[in-house]
This record gives sequence, C-alpha cells and structure tokens, in this order.
Amino acid sequence: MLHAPIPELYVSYESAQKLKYEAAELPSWDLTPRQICDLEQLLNGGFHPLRGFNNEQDYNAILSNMRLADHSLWPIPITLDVSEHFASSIDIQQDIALRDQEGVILAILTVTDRWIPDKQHEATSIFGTNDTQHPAVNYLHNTAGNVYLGGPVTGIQPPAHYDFRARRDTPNELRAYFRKLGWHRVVAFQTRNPLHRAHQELTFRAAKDTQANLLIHPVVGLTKPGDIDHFTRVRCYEAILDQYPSSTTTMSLLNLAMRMAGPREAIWHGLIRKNYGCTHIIIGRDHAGPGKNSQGEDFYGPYDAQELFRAHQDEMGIEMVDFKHMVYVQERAQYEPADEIQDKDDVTILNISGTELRRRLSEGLEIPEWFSFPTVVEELRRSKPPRAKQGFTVFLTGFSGSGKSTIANALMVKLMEMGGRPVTLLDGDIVRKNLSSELGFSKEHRDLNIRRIGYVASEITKNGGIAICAPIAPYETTRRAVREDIEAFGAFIEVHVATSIEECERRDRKGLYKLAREGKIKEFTGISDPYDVPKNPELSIETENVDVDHCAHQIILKLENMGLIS
Ligand code: PPS
Repeated sequence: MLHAPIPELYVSYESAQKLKYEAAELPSWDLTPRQICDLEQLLNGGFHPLRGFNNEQDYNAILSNMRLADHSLWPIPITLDVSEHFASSIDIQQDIALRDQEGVILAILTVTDRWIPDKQHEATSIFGTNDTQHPAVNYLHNTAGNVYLGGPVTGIQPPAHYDFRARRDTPNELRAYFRKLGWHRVVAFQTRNPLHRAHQELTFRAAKDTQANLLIHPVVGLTKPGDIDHFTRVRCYEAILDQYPSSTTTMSLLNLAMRMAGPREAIWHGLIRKNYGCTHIIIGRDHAGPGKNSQGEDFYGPYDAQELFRAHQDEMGIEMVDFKHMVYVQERAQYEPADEIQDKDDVTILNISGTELRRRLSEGLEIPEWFSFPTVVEELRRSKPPRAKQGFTVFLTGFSGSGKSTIANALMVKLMEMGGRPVTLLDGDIVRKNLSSELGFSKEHRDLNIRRIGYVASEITKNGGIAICAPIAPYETTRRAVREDIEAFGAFIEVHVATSIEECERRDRKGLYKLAREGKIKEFTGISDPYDVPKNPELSIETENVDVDHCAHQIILKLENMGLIS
C-alpha cells in the first residue's frame, strides 16, 4: 500500500511547456525561500492530501482543530502570504504565476481565497504562544506578508537544486526505491543536526527493534536560525553512512521549511514521512523544539510531541518509535539506553552536550572518539574553525567627531601587525564615497547606508576576514539587524565610542557642528537628529583624556578575551 505512487500536482511535460508560455502573461508572485520549500512539497506529494495553498476554510479548521475542513488530520497551515499591495491587484478566481527567486515560473495558483489573517490567533493556535523568541512566531509577525492567498496549484516544474542532487528524492522516488529493495518497513529519522555516535546507535537500535530498514531523512530546507548549514551537515551524514551495516540504511534529503512547532510539528513530520513511504518515525524528547522563550523556559514540555503523536498515530497510519536517550558507559566502552542501565552507580556515564560540543569546536579543543566519528569531527572543524581563525566584525558607533575613525585606523594597523587574517576598514566617510554616494542623512538613507555596510561586513566575516566598521549608525533597530546578519557567520563586537556630544562639538574637527548649529546642515546627529545610545554594547570606550592607542588596545583586549585573537 505504502509503495503505491502518491498523487503529484505536476502537469505533463507538453502541458508544462504550453502553460509556461501562457503564464508569462499572468500577474506573478516571487516566492520567498520558505514558500519555495512549501511549494516543492505540495507539488511532489510530500504534503499530500493538500492540493494547493490553504484556503480560508481549511486554514480556520487547521487552527481550531488541527484538521482540514474535510476532517483529514493536518497540523500546520500552508499559506501563501503576500503583501497588501500585491493582494489588492489580484481578482478572485484569477490565475497567478509563482516564480522562484530567479524569476523561473514553477507553478500556477488559481486564487480562490484572499483574507487578512489574525496573526495573534494563528500564533497561539499553532505555536501556543505569541513570544517572538519562537522563530516561527517571529517569522509570522515580522517577515510574513499581511494577506494570505489560497487555492489549488498546478505544477510546471520543481524548484531547481544544484547541490547534492543524487541525494534528493521525491516521495514517489523513495517509494519506488523501497519497492525495488523490498523494504516493507522503513523507520525515518528526522534531523537538523550533525549525527554523532549516540545518534548512530539510537537510530540503528530503532531500526532493529522495529525490524525495519532505516531512512536518515535530514531537513535541508529551512531549519532553526543558527543551525549548522546543510552543506556541512550533509557531508557529515555521508561520513557516517558506512557505519551502518550495509544495505540496512539509506539517506535522502528533505527540502522542508521547518516551523519548530514541537507537538504539531511532530504530527506534520509523521504525515510527511508517510507520504515518503515510511512506516515508522523516530520521535525524540522535545521533538522540533524551538529553544527557550523570553522567560528562559522551554516552549513545550519534553514529551508533549510524543503524547500528541501517540494520540493520533492510528489515524495517521505511521507508527512512532520512542527516541531512546543513549549514553556512553565508559567501563563497557559502549552506548546504552540511559533508562536500561541497571548498575548506574557502579559505572561511569559520559555525555557531551550540544553547548559543550560547540565550545570545544570553537576553542579547537579535543572531541573524544567515543563521542563522534573522526570523519564527522573533521568536517565540522573544516567548516567551523576555532574562533581565533574565524572572521568577525568590529562595529564602532558614536557621534560625528567622537573618534571612531581614528580608533578604527589604529585598530586596523594593530590587527595587520598581528597578521593571519585580512582586515578591511569600512569607515563612514569611505563608505559614503564608494558605496553610498547617492545617499543623504534621512532615516531611510542612513538605514540603507548601514545595511550596505552590514552586508559587506557579513560577507567579509563569512569568508574569514576581519571587518572594522565606523559609521555613526544612530538607530538601535538597524544596528540590531546588522548584528543578526553578521552573527550568522561570526562574532559581532559593538563598540560604543561614548564621547559626549558636548565634547564632539567642542572638538568640531570638521567644522560641521558650527554649521549644524547655524542650521546650514540639517538632520545633524546629536544636534537636530536622534542617536540611540547602545544599551548592551560589547564595549564602551571613553575618549576624553585617553589617547587613541589606549582606546584601540581596549578593543584588542576584548577580542583576546572573546577568543577571537590569540
Ligand atoms: S550614518 O548616520 O551612519 O549613515 O552616518 P555616516 O555614514 O557615518 O556619515 C557620517 C559622516 O557624514 C558627515 N555628515 C553628517 N553626520 C551626521 N549628520 C549629518 N546630517 C551629516 N552630514 C554630513 C559627518 O562628517 C560624519 O562623519 P564622521 O566620520 O562620523 O565624523
């Protein structure tokens, strides 16, 4: 039964060519990365029985009772969020072309519904919270468009993937593979993290206990912000595959955009894996948990996902396999399920937490062989070198004339003297000359200027260099956005050059304060324009009666203290 093909939403090749031609005339929507993931699963049957983006009736039913309007179980809304401007240009029953980020037409949506969702209600119903520490709640409130469009989709072509092509399968391709190998029972392991020995032991045990074959089914679409990138993870998974007895296990990549919705997400993962031909799925402690809320507490109870899954598994037609918490018993040199160890008090139980692993990686410390496979550790070290070899950004902010540029120059020279990493200075004046010459000093223009600096600094950081930025950057929200962009790749050190406005005006190196007081320069920071004082900078520097060398040295000490230079 599980081996029978699942309905896909693609049209034939000939029809697709024709549709593509016709669709060029239609209004079109450029899909976001999340929407591309969702569309791919809609089209290939991963989200069966959905036949398009949810209409309003299904959406309401999903929110209130985790079902579609026809009562089939479905826990997560699959909605097409768009801007108000785009929504108002669309008629109901109109076809629109859905394009990827390069403009390629992937599908046609026949719009049957358009509505303004109550996002507060959606967040509470699906995620149980409106706390924006939850990544999907944050996405809903701060990224998603304000209007939803719903209706059936007609697939023209799947989204293109250029990476790990041989490892990507549609539900029907996996079903056919299982059929060919005669795999009648398949247990799926959903993951967004690299696998270590404990995972290998628990997944192998799960397959043995259920007398099933094993599918390692990692998510490579969108996972939790801050996760290890999927390129590194897939190389790690490949390194671990030959640790399983041959022909018991396979691996396939799932282009899913996770929501980190805990219990509801577990049900969703189960339904998706059933579509991919699996009979079982491993559900762990705190499955798809989003981390801590703004009070520092877990969003969901550790076993909520397992309980909700258990309550629905008969109806779903896929069985849950409890995740066993595996620990290493030193005396027996093997992993064992923690709750099956009878002689706990007489043996040494070893474990390394995720936080400890990250610390060891970032400080270049040893990672023992009992914990992970050398090939996996090697991959992780390759993509995440110790902090002293990673890129980072020093971001100096303060009033005009506060001393940012002078300190930045001194810092640059000191770092160049040390050597090891390329150093780039993005001083306010240099940037305004080379990157932002058309911009003025309105809030909009200043934000654009800072976002450009942030983008360049994030690229430098990503590629292992040091970026020193020295703009005024008067707005807290913009500085925070830049921090987020950069922290995806390396450290961000905000340095407040805290020279008072009175002192800056007294120095008036460029004669600008005089002109600002006379009203000859408008919107001048600190005189006629705001400056949000940084609340939690990594470092705050006083410059009055302190020489430049000492100021730059304080930054060097901070960098040493953070392990960024040795
Ligand atoms: S911002 O707000 O971060 O985009 O500003 P920034 O790019 O750092 O540019 C600040 C330099 O531009 C000169 N200048 C002004 N500063 C503030 N407000 C107004 N209206 C203004 N007009 C010109 C000033 O020389 C700043 O140089 P620094 O190096 O900060 O002294």
